[in-house]
Amino acid sequence: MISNTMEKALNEQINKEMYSAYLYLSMSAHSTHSGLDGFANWFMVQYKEEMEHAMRLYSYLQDQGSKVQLKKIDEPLSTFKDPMDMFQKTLEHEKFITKSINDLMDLAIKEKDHATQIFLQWFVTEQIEEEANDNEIIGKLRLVGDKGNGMFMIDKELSQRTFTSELPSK
Ligand code: OFO
Repeated sequence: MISNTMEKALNEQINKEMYSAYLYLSMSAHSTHSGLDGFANWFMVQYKEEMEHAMRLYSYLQDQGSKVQLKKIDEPLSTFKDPMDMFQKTLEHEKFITKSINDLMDLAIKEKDHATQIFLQWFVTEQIEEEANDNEIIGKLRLVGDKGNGMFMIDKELSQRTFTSELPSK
């Protein structure tokens, strides 16, 4: 049993995760269109991960006997200057999500909602990894600048990323 305030806040987070998925799917499409198949793969994996983040929240609300309320998903950006632009926007977005998760945690602490605090712990840890991944790729992109060869190498590296479901099995 969670509070109505918490139910509303977790439903809003589902929408943010769905928007994240939509944004990264858009970046994947843009990458494919630009001939950067490795980047397209990386963002497609990211899209799938974000869908799972949304589904974690979805299942948690249902496990708590709360109502899942899906809202309209905003249109994501669809044009980007270059890979650096995409990753800077990704990092910026992930910082926004980190703040949102921290706000949820603050609410759970304020409400002495222990179950939600434990549930949110996974997201707190995940956000550290998400920001670190983005910073690492931004660092590599900065190193290669606009050298085609370096970009080719990064594209090749990003093509190796694979999706593994992390959803807890029931
Ligand atoms: Fe990118 O971690 Fe969810 O949104």
